[in-house]
Formats: sequence, structure tokens, C-alpha cells
Amino acid sequence: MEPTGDLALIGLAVMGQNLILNMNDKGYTVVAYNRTVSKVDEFLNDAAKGRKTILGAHSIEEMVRMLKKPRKIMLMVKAGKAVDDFIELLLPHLESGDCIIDGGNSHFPDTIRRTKYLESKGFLYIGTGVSGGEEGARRGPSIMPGGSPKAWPLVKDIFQATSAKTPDGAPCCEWVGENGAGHYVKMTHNGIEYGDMQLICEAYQLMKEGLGMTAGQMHTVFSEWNKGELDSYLIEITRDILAFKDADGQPLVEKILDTAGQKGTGKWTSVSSLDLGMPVTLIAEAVYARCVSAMKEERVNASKILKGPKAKEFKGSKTEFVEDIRQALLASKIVSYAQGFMLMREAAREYGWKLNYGAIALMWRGGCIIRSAFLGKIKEAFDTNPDLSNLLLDKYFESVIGTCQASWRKVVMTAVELGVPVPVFSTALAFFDSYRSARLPANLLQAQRDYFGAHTYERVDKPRGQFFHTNWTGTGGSVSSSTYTA
Ligand code: NBP
Repeated sequence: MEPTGDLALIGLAVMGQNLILNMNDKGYTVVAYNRTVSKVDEFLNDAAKGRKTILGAHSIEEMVRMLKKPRKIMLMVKAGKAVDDFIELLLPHLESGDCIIDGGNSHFPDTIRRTKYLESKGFLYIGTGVSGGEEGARRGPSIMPGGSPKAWPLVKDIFQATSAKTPDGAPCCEWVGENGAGHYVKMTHNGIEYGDMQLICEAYQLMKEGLGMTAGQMHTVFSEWNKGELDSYLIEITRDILAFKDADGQPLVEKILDTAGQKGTGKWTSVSSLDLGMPVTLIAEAVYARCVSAMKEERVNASKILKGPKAKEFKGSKTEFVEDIRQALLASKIVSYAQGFMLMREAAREYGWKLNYGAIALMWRGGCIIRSAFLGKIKEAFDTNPDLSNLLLDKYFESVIGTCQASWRKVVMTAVELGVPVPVFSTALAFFDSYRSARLPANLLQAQRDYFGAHTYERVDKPRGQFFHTNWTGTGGSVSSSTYTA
């Protein structure tokens, strides 16, 4: 019998099952397989019941036999060793030109390595970000594929049919670039998600602690915010969370322990930003904010000892200050995305990818956790100028920040006065002020480095690339250090 499978999907947990159902809805015949094989029949008899074009395989051999050539096999398994193990199990059954796709949250260096490995054996490989959680996988995720360019035509139709669509119908899936580019963009997406979530949390904390607002009142504020420039999935779910009541009628959110978990993609983004020398301060600060939150017992103890401002009461118009917070959130968010795109630009340079920044904004426009109206503006900015060096320099974003700036400063100052921590609002503002400074105090820093380590410095009155060393104390020698690393 001729094989009918368009694609096999291995990994029948929440993401895998929902992606299979979604692909099947779009008319594709999907072969389902899982390490624990009993889950195949459980799936066929439960969520996939009655669907004749979802086929179950009970071994890798059977799965491969069910697939049309060139075969496309997608892994939706736990990132890490499980992916390498499955690749090794699959290879003996595949032919040159067949394609393995990893749709999990793999770290991009692993994807670079795996692409090289599989291409060296004549196979094709794709590492793709899939964002949107369970609901996204079922109804349409944002899909960010990278890897072997020859693999893209094999999966383009099925991926674009399965993906979310923007409000004007464009698929939230486009080819990102070679080897690890797709997973890099997904990692950056997750990092930005950390920043967006922390910004919303700081807005909530300011309204709650600073203005004494109730969950119900904040629900109304987030409902309003979601109708304007901040219209986004994360604002929308925050609105709904604030309205959600526990069994006793009290807001559930206030009963949740204030210690945040993390799975590591925010950390990966921050580590990569340090490796590449890119100041992605919002994401790093958001990761640290989660770390501080995890120090619950220490914080509870410290709260009894360390005192803050005496009068922790806001004076002024609360309505106006809520609008100031909205503007501070918007301005900080612009800085965060500017930093995220700076990071991807530098990564593209480092790893030799040709990234299409407008297409990335488009992919994030729907389906994923950071989806928002705002990303439409980012796409417009890169469509207008594909070589835009920094989003902050785009006319639209420059003017929004101009409008929001006074409120942004007021929010940070007020938070400082009230003793309410706003690490991400304030790091965003500090970055903005640094980025717009023609001169920073690094002249003094270079002097210090030259003083203690003979690290040399460049001069404002000499051409770049000429290095000088001064014998600052009169006792050191004139020999300089061989390394000049800023
Ligand atoms: P999980 O990340 O919980 O992984 C479950 C799957 O991995 C099962 O099929 C399991 O097989 C398989 N697996 C494990 Br665990 N260890 C294995 C091993 N050593 N060898 C082979 N298979 C192994 O599932 P998920 O939450 O659906 O996520 C799948 C991927 O998608 C992950 O990389 C995740 O990071 C990513 N992702 C998840 C979300 C989300 O919202 N959950 C969103 C976006 C991306 P078994 O049944 O035999 O144990």
C-alpha cells in the first residue's frame, strides 16, 4: 500500500497532540508516535478519536513506512538529550533528503550542531520555535523555522497552514535562516516575554502597593489598556486573572505565592547577550527579578529588619498616575523590543544569518505569548527601513517615547520615593538615557583601567585605533598591556 502520511510527529504530550490535531484540521495526514508507545493508542482513542487521517505507529519502522518521501518527522519532545536520542534512533531508517524537525525549545547551539551533523550525512534538519502553548498549538501557533534551507519548501505549506494568522490573514510562520536561527529567534521571543511579564507585574505592584487599588479596580484598568496601544495577549490574560475569584469570592491572584519559576530561556537570552556584548538589560533584569522573588524566606526575614521610606502613601491624582504607569509601560516595552532586535542583529552577524526583522515581527504578531498590536508597528518600522539600526530611531517609536517620557520618569521617581521596586521600568529608562548620551563616563573607566592595569585608552583628540598609556603615578613603567578589550 502506498504511504499516505504527510508528516510524522513524535511526542504525544500537550504540544505534540495539539499540533497533530491542528495539522489534521488543515487536511494533512499525520502519523503519531511516542517513546512510551501505549500513549499512541490512548491518543487515538481519546483526542484523535474518529479521525481517519491521524495514523498511529507503534514502532519507528512502522512510522517511517507510513510516510511519503521525502519523509518529514517532527519531534515535540523534551529539549536536550531526548532530541539527540531520537535522532540516533531515526537515522538508520531514513534516506538521503529526508528531514527531521525539532519543534521543542532547544538551545540554539544544539541546533547549530545537529544541523551540521545531519547535513553531513545527507539529511535535512529544521530547528523551529513553536510558541503559543497548548492553545496556540491547537488553534495556530507562531512557528519560527530555521536549519537546512532546502528543507523549507518541504514544510512551508503545512507549517504556514498550521500557524496562526495576523489580523489581515498573513501566516505567523516564515523561514528565519540557517542552522540555529529559528531557535535563536524563539529564544529571544521567550526572553522578551520575560520582560513583558515583569513590566506588567511592576505596573500591578505600583497600582496595588503605591495607589492601594483593588484587584477589581486593576481589572478595569487592564481592560482599558487592552483597547489601546498596549492591546496584547499578556495584558488580556492579566485583565482576566485580576477578575478571577477563588472559591471564597476573593481574588485568586492574591492567594498565589510570590515566587516565580523559570525554565531557562530567559537565562539563555541573557547569557547570549553577554556573550555578544549586547546590553539586553530588560530581559536580564526580568530574569533577576524572578530570582529575587524565589528568595521568599530571606525577603520575609529582611522585611522585618530593613526599613524603607516612612510615608508610603501616594499624593496626587491616582487617575493621572495610572495613565503615567500606562505610558511608562509602553515606553519600557519599546526599549525592550529595541534591545531584543539589537541582540538578533548582533547574533545574525556572529552566526552568519540573514535575518528578516520585519518577518520576525510578523511571526510574533499572532499565535505566540507576546502577540500584540504593537508588533504591527515594529513590522512597519522594518518594512520602511530594513536596515534600521535601532527601533528607538524609528520615527513612530521615537515620537511615542517622546510623548511618554515625562510620565515614565515620574513613575520611576515615584516608585523610588514610595520604595516600591520597579527594576525593569528603571533599567529601561537607564538604558534609554545611556543610549541617547553622546558621552558616557567610560572615559574615567578607561583611565582607571589604564591606571591599575596599563590597559591603554583612546583619546578624543586622536583618530580611533591609536592607543595610549600614561604612567599615572610616576612609579609604574611605560609598558602597556597587550589586550585592549572594552
Ligand atoms: P514535554 O516537554 O513535557 O515532553 C514530553 C515528551 O517528551 C513526551 O513525548 C515524552 O515521552 C518525551 N520524552 C521525555 Br519527557 N524524555 C524523553 C527521552 N529521554 N527520550 C525520548 N522522549 C522523551 O512536552 P510538551 O510540554 O508538549 O513540550 C514539548 C516541547 O515543546 C518541549 O521542548 C517544550 O519545551 C516545547 N514547548 C512547550 C510549550 C508548552 O507550553 N508546554 C510551549 C512551547 C514549546 P514519554 O511520553 O515517553 O515520557
